[in-house]
Amino acid sequence: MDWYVADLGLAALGRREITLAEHEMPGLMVMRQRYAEAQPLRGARIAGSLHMTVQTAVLIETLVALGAEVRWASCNIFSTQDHAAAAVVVGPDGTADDPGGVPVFAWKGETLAEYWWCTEQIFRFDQPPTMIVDDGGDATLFLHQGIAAQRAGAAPALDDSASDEQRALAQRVARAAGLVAEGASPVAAGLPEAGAPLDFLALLASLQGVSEETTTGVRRLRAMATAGELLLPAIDVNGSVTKSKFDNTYGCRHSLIDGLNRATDTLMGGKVAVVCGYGDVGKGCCEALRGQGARVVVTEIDPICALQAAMDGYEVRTLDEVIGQADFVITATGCCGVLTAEQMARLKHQAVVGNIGHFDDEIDMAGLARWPGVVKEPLKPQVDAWRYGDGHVILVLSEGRLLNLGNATGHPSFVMSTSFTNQVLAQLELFTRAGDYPVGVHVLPKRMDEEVARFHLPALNVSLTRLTPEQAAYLGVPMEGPYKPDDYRY
Ligand code: NAD
Ligand code: RBV
Repeated sequence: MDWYVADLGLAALGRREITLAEHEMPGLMVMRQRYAEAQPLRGARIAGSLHMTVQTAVLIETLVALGAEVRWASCNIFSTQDHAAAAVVVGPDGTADDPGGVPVFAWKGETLAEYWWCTEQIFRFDQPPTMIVDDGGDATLFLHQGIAAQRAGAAPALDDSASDEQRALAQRVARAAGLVAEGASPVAAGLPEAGAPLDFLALLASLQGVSEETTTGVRRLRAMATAGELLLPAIDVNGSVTKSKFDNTYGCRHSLIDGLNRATDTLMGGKVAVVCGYGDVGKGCCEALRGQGARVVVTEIDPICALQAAMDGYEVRTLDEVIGQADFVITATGCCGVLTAEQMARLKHQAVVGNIGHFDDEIDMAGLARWPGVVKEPLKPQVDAWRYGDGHVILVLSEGRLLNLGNATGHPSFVMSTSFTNQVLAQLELFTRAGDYPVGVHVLPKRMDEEVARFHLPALNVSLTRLTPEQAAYLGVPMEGPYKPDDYRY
């Protein structure tokens, strides 16, 4: 078995935390009980790109319990929990000397070149994979760039404006497709290069679809579909209510302040915390900060969300109006260029800056690095003080990448159980009902969404009221659901 993680010696700790997490992930345990015998994923080969955390370990081992062969990488350079990665490689019954689990390619603190090397490795099964689990769309992007490069017989073209990330991806795609002479491109130093080029067209022929975890990944998928560039069926897991209205909101309500506390331990009570974006993530962030006694200010571009924030009791301002008073600025938009270098220069001494949206383009890190006289002074891993010429500093978390996974351990298990049960259902749909999902972006049927919620009620001791036949007839809904039309907004 090939794998690449920080330290297999951490596996025992990882296994203890996985065991605790299993109890907190009732939806995934139902999936195991329901399907362990039938093995509906036997013959499936799943390439996964999603934060390699303890919760993801339980997802991976659930896919394996249903019969799948799995290879995994993280979707973020800072989000891997090294003990979880080690435990997944070793497996429940293996040892560090004789690992028997799943090939994982992930460690906390990857370089960009290493990150894309890891992404390539998840596609390298003996036979090509049948599905992708993606978070943010990087595995899907790697696949599509590889196909384009192979068809063109040329490495992806880059102009001068390409970011470091785009360069690292293009170099890896070219290398994987066998389009660069040996040693001609800067590769991930010290990591083994596979001998044979990846046949991206064979990958496409074998892949039955991708299930996408997050808002930003779904936005990318939709953009590709609109442009006619999407080449495989996709299930929008974020479109399940039991994902976006739970993980994005309640998950961030937990993990935002976890990240802030672990990073700086700065008191939030009484301070001014600005949250950019009042969508599903922003709503959870605001609630958490208010719970700490912070004075929360929201920025929004959408009048509906701005009005919601105001009605929920938050001040709504532009960032320029409040930048000088902010003690914390948290971006949660999925947009780019939200906090500019010019705005960062106007922040108070020791203001804390962090992003909880998917990518690192919400905060202008490149602009900050270019700001005249500014110096980066690392405080500890994933926390940097940026000192300006006049001596004042701002504290930037996880280099502008999602702070709840870089500075803490992401969402807790119970809420990830709702997300990941949707992931398992999506993988089952793509594998066993491929004909129902043509190329395009789909959501799971509402009856599955309601079922995912149902799996999680007993653990919280919830007593659900049952409709009588008369009431069901009056409402015009089946007694067993679904209870709402597809466009109901919750
Ligand atoms: P969403 O669309 O529900 O909310 C985003 C909000 O930001 C919208 O209301 C939008 O109007 C607003 N917005 C957009 N541009 C803005 C700007 N320039 N200034 C102010 N507001 C702006 O999306 P979401 O589900 O809340 O997700 C937000 C981001 O967080 C995405 O990138 C998503 O992938 C990511 N996400 C991260 C985590 C995590 O654990 N860190 C969890 C879930 C989602
Ligand atoms: N997320 N995963 C975790 N603990 O494994 N925490 C958060 C975890 C996911 C969440 O579903 C969100 O949509 C995505 O990370 C953003 O990359």
